[in-house]
Amino acid sequence: MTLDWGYGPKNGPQTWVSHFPDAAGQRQSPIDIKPVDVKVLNSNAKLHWKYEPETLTEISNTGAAWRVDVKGKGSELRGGPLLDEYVLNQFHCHWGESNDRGSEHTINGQYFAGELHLVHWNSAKYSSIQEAANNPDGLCVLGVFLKPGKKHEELDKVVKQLNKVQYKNQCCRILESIDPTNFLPLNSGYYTYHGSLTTPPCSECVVWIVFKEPVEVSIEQLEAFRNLKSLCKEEKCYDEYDGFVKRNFRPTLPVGQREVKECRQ
Ligand code: SG4
Ligand code: ZN
Repeated sequence: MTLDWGYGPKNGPQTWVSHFPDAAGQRQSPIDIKPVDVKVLNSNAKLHWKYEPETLTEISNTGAAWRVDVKGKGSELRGGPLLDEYVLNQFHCHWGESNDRGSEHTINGQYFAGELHLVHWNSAKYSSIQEAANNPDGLCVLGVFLKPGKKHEELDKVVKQLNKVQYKNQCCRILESIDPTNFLPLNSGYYTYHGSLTTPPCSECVVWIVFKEPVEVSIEQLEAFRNLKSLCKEEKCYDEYDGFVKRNFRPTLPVGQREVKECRQ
């Protein structure tokens, strides 16, 4: 029997706070973004990214999602709301049981089918992602909404390898080089605010940048995500999702006193 956190009734987001006190904090993520309440930034708050496909090395099944890990410091993000340079560490995805919900952030209460997260850490101020995750400006996560539509070719390089990481803790090398630039929408307008990791330990260390424009992925690609197992190969204990990662989004939390800003481009 696993006592790990997850997304079911026994180990889901409502239960996290008992083991992860940060989950009860005042700057938690995700949030519902209300465009009427945001403060518009001037457009020189432009983001700059430089991604090196060769730094993407391995894909793994964490039991909660798939994740692609990045090696070295070649992939960088700066500008926008960021005061320092941030380095890409990994990217992963969130989704739901059906295509009508699955994103973590919502816009006016509206869900998207999924949300891709590109996790960066502040390498100017901190010496590791672990150290960065203990500081309020430690991480920057780029969020990209996924909506059902045509097949996403770049994401398909990940999807094609998911059958090799069907079970929790399995991993394999990336075969085709993946360029994270191709995950970002054409329009780089975004919302930004100060929040947290959306999974335990829910540390309040993230500058969130959520792109306004979604990108399209196919229904088959979303289905492939739902076929991942949340259990290890030898584990026989099944939950209400029969051991599949059918959903892995945390519900939205109060914005509270925080300011959400918008950059139109
Ligand atoms: C996923 O569970 C990733 O696999 C985690 O990556 C990640 O934690 C976690 O999501 C939270 O990230 O962008 N959704 S989020 O807030 O990046 C971290 C690892 O465990 C620390 C490496
Ligand atoms: Zn995430």
